[in-house]
Amino acid sequence: MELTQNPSVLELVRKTAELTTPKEIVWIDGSEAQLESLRKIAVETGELIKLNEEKLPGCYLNRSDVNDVARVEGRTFICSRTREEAGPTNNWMDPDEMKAKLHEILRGAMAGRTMYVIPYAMGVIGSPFAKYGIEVTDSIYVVLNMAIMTRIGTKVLDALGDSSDVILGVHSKVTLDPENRYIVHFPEENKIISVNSNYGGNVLQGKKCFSLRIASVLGRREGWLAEHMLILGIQNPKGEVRYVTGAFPSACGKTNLAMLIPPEGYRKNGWKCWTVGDDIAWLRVGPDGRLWAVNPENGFFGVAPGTSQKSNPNALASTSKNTIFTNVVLNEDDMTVWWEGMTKQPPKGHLRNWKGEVWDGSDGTRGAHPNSRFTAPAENCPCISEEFFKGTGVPISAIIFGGRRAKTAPLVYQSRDWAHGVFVGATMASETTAAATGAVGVVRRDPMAMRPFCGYNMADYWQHWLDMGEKLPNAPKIFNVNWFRTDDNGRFLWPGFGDNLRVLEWILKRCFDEVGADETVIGYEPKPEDINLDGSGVTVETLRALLTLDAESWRENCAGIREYFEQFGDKLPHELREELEALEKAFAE
Ligand code: GTP
Ligand code: SPV
Ligand code: MN
Repeated sequence: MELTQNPSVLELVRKTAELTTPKEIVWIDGSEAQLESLRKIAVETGELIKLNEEKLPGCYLNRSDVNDVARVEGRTFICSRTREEAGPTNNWMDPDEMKAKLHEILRGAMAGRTMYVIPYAMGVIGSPFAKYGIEVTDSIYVVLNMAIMTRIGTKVLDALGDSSDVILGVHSKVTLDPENRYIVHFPEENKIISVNSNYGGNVLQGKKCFSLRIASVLGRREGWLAEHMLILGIQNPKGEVRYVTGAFPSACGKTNLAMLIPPEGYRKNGWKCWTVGDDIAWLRVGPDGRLWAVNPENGFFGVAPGTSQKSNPNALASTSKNTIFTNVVLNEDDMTVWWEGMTKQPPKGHLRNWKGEVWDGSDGTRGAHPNSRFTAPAENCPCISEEFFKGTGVPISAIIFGGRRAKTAPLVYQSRDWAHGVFVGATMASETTAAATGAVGVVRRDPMAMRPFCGYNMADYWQHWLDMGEKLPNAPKIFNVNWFRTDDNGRFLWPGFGDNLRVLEWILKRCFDEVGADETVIGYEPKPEDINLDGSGVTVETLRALLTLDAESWRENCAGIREYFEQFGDKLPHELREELEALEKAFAE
């Protein structure tokens, strides 16, 4: 039965059904009874495997198609009216041409299948910052993941009412044909279509499609920012909680930093960390002239490998119940899951790798896919912030950019001012990871960690960042970090994880004028004695090495930036051009 009279929603459902010809239409009301019946169907069809109810209550395993394991950036399109609006970093096709193509792919695509209509909210339903979407899909996996990652059901439709302010999406697995896989956004029409995939970032449309690609366009129009950022609250021994956001590219440490557990010495002194978000932040100017952040999501779609009791106990605890695991190892003896890095050795027992093959780890292959993931409710997280549930936002003291750089970028530095900070974000580069298909470990430019997620011309996006600074009399300070610097043997120089709090402490002190700094040509760096290394095992010499600037690699970096900027032509904001010229001059031989 239809759950709304909203004309935009009814039209989407009617047109999609006409085109894709499903055998039935099911509206997702969000009730536990309905979700439970879907889980049962998914277990019967083999789409989900029920895990041990005592050890992992309410948890399931999904194995994706072997060629459908990550986001497909090469097949992700921004179909704005003109190519220029999408900009040189996005794939573009004429919207009408793309629609014709997608219609052919979708014609009859749901024949014999059930079509589910998912009403979902990004943000706390009814809060001033919430936005609503509809995803029509033929995948139970998508329904059950969206039920964790977003707020879904009848209450969304009630909040939406008759409004046409809703993002409309269609998803079909079709045949999972990688050659006909398309993830497409029509920003002027607030529409999203994903076909021939069933992988998270491609098809859970509330996440990257809506909350970043479409929302970035809305944010530009309405004067706010949609960013690929974690949001973390840091409570000091005085009981004050200060908030930071961090933009790191995919699989570069957002979830880990968002759930940070302070080192022992810090814990003893009363430091605590609170998770507000681990992947996406919507940022607005508050009446106080500060930048305020909300997390529009309701769960974590986190990288499984490397998550352990030691590296991230909060993430592990988040996956202890009501979680969907995708592409991890199954232990058939007790129906539990495992992935590389959870423990040193795989468990004893009858194991199956992510493809479902018998596996014991002895042949040197990986058991879990490098981009295997968990979908866990945020409410499971032991350090979830109470602000997460309010959805009204937290004031941001620092914005932290960061990437995976073996050399070049030091452990941490602060930008000189907002415009310089925008330059630091705009010139981020990072080694690619398994979160997207393609080569891993190749350094590429990833401005603000948004290269795959900005729904419009990147140069206009930088201008929007600069304009936002003008509206922020109490703007956050902007920093850059690099947890991934290595020595000549390729070993990480910095312990990372909980020890990153040592760097965050310095960052926050800078925001509140509580510590000095060394001025360098790239910005402000800490005086080595100002980073607390007690109990870290890191020597001051190592810290010094982490803060050095190698002129030759910075010259290379400048050349790379210049080449990258060139593709934006006259659109490049002059502030960024001037920052580059100053940097080039500083490193000139
Ligand atoms: P997405 O969900 O793809 O956006 O990724 P993310 O940015 O949330 O990355 P995540 O926190 O899941 O970390 C990805 C990988 O980086 C994992 O293998 C971690 O073990 C590793 N990692 C995270 N933080 C650190 C750190 O401080 N130091 C080191 N060396 N590795 C880290
Ligand atoms: C990322 O790749 O940045 C993710 C996972 O957070 S996905 O949902 O696939 O985009
Ligand atoms: Mn992400």
